[in-house]
Amino acid sequence: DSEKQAYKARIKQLLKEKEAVLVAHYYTDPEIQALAEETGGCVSDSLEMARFGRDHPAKTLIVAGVKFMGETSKILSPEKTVLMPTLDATCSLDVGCPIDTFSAFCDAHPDHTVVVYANTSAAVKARADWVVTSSIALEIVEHLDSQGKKIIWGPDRHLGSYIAKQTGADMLMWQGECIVHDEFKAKALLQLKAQYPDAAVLVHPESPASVVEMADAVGSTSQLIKAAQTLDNDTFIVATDKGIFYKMQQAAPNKTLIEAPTGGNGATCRSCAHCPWMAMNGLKAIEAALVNDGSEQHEIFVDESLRDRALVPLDRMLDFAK
Ligand code: CIZ
Ligand code: SF4
Repeated sequence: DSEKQAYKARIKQLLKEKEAVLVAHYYTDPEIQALAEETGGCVSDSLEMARFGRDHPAKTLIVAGVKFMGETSKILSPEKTVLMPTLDATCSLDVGCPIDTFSAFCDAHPDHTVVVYANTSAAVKARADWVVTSSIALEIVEHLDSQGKKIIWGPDRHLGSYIAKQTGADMLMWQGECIVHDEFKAKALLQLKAQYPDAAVLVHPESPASVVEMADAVGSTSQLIKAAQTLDNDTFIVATDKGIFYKMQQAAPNKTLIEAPTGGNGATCRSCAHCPWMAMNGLKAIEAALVNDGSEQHEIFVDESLRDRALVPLDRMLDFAK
């Protein structure tokens, strides 16, 4: 509608004035992803968002995602101003892995290599030997396992269990979960599969093992988009945040995409296939970040010593990914 058009026009103007670029996650609302594309920004997973921001000549990055993504961008681009539509956009994995208890867990197992998921605070990254995203976790754990390393894994227990099963690695698991993926239900998925017998099931490994076991393809957001493009099926049942449908449909325009079931049997879910924190990245909040760009309500700061330490395991991942 016209109010939205007005917001978009103002945001485009402000992006130019402030030499800023909009970097959005696949799980943000479709209109935000479209705006990032229209304005020369990017839509991607957390790793690519940070890399794009680092390599872009803009002075300011507007990170439409959740807080750990803003922090990772700042760690990789300390000379840039990193703004977020709201600093209240967090992640249940980050919240469920506070630095003090996690650090004590690591201290109790000094012979273990500490591998943490990107969905963590800068402080937790700084305590880790490796940072991984879901697109490269399997390869990195395989590599460490081949060197005979014992691993502490945090914070997502479902992703950790999936990787342990695939690699046979010795992994001590932090018990965190994503409130979005944890809601996918195997029983209801079985019923949906019966309704669409020719559909392939695409699953993000933050989902429970019972759901992962039913998948035709398991992978990170980018890997699932690729699967929708390359598998022959006409229909896909997708178990990840529904924000991904925007790019997946773009990549596979002739395919039918169906949401995997959450809840089921009338049960309610905490967040039915859409992350409540990703949803906070609306047009109004993006405009506010650009207008109040010097404000503590929007700007990401990472303490310098923390940054230096968090950069080590992050760079290790980026070098490994090359
Ligand atoms: O679940 C998330 O928040 C994901 C998939 C983040 C990412 O790495 O892009
Ligand atoms: Fe965190 Fe899950 Fe939201 Fe991703 S979708 S930001 S893992 S709560």
